[in-house]
Amino acid sequence: MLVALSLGLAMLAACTKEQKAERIVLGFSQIGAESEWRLANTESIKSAAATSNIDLRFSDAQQKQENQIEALRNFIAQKVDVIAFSPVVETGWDTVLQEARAASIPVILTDRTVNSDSSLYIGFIGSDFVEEGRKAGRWVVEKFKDATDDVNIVELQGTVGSAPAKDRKKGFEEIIAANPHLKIIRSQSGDFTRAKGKEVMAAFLKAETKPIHLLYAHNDDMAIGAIQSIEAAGKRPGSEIMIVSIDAVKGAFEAMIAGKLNATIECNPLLGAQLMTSVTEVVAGRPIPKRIVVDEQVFTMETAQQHIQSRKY
Ligand code: GYE
Repeated sequence: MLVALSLGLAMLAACTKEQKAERIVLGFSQIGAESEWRLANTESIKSAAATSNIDLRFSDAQQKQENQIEALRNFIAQKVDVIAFSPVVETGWDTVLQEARAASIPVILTDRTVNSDSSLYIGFIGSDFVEEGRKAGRWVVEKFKDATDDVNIVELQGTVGSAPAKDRKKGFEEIIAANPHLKIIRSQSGDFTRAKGKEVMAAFLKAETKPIHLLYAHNDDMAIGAIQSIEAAGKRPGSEIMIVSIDAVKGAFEAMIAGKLNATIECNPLLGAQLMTSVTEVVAGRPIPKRIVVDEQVFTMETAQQHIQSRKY
């Protein structure tokens, strides 16, 4: 009886070990928890891993590149099967990516890209940030198409040196250039956070002698923070100062329904499933597309109510 039991236990142990050995180990370095978008992104990655054959080693860099580089080095030392990460800024990754290559560990970029040689990573899953900036620009051009005077725009940029901050600025500027009345009079980083968005918007309102007609925020969280400063300054967000931002998180829908945010451009954070599929393919030795772009839409104050229930983040 006792022998049978211990034999059974030993078999069970062997079996679990075997199953474990088959499982893929993925090291993922996340930027931080700076926005609603990022929280939804993290949740998507964790839940997709939990329902697949992948053991996720998750590391939060608290928005610091040096922490991400350290996390990547730890993953290399642990000999994980695949490394994935969302690079906080675009530059400064060459050395650590070369180290991963020397260790024969494939790297997949998610959400943001790097400006290193593209041979240093196997694929990139994420949005087209220039196009998102263009969509915001098109909304502004249409909204102010009859303007006969200057439209004064202030811009809250994302994290300095990050791909979405650079590209969203670029796409927006490219489109608004069509109308010389559309003028960006102030532009500063709010680091993609509510607190910073609030602080920088308060500084804009204090320093600016011209009327501010429109705020373009590179993400919803900064717009939501800025709304507080606009109200504190006795102005009406959504009408006196119009606002367009990017992400389309729940908080933006609530602000649109409250009449305080005019439009948001969707940026889909639910990349978990696509990432796990790519990881599985790579480990199986099959090729994955170098670039996987996510499909996205534009939502406005007028249609916010009809969409809010179906939003997943
Ligand atoms: O827009 C912002 C987040 O990289 C697309 O980072 C992402 C951006 C997103 O913190 O809210």
